[in-house]
Amino acid sequence: MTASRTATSWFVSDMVKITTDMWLKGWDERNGGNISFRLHDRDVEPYLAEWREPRVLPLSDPLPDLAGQYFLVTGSGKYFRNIQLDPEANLGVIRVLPGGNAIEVSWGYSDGGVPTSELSAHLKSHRERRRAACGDRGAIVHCHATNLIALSYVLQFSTENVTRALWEGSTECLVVFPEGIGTMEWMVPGTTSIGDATAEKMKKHPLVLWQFHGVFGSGRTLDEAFGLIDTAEKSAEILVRLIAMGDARHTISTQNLLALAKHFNVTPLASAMALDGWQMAGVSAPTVRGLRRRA
Ligand code: 2HA
Ligand code: ZN
Repeated sequence: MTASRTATSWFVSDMVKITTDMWLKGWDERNGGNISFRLHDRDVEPYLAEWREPRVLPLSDPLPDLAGQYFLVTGSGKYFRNIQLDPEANLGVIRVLPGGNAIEVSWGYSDGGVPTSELSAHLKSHRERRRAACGDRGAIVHCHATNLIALSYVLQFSTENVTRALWEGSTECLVVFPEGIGTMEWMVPGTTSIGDATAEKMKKHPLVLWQFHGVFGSGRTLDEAFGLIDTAEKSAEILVRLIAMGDARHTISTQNLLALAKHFNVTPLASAMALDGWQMAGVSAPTVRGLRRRA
């Protein structure tokens, strides 16, 4: 069978690149992770002629305000490491139908598959990020980034504290995500409730950390969402090493963070800026590092 023209489109090529990179990063074991990319009408226009027999699937949770929109979405149960081998079986383009009660599969899932089990979290997050930042197109990326997950077991688990830890773990973090990372306590994945909770956090934060599970990142492009997660995960890796070495001996100070924000003209999350360092779970205030600073 010859590959469809859609399989070589720029948006499928971008998806193949990001999913391959993520597999190589070790963030997407087995069928871990899922991605959606909102397409503009002009993106799909050249391919409409070859999308002839759409399959209609119900949406458990109606999303009328997304009616008419197209998304390129990874398939349920599919392995990121296989996407490069057969994009047409492992990816699909869906369109939300008028009324928002159903989607049609316009292209892909060629072995009869369906979109990711986390479709609710994706579509609702697109709705919020479009309002907040993403505009015309937008990417939502979920994966099991190892060090971010590890930190969710040891850090005092609040948006402010985890944000502050990541900002201090590497200098570029405050500039790349001044709005911080939203934290969500453990929930059963694949449910409408986790979708609602994720989208709620996405109103304010481009990144959301699912405790003991993984991370959701957003961006205008797949590159941007990947870069955001990569930056946070790099900082998390450094923090994991610091904690393993017995904690930091010195760190980026509040004054340093303020100077960064000023130079790069970003407005950092005030509640994270108000902290004096970050804190491990189960350690009462003042913070672990706050104590060391004074020592
Ligand atoms: O796609 O990562 O959260 C599998 C998952 C579910
Ligand atoms: Zn997951």
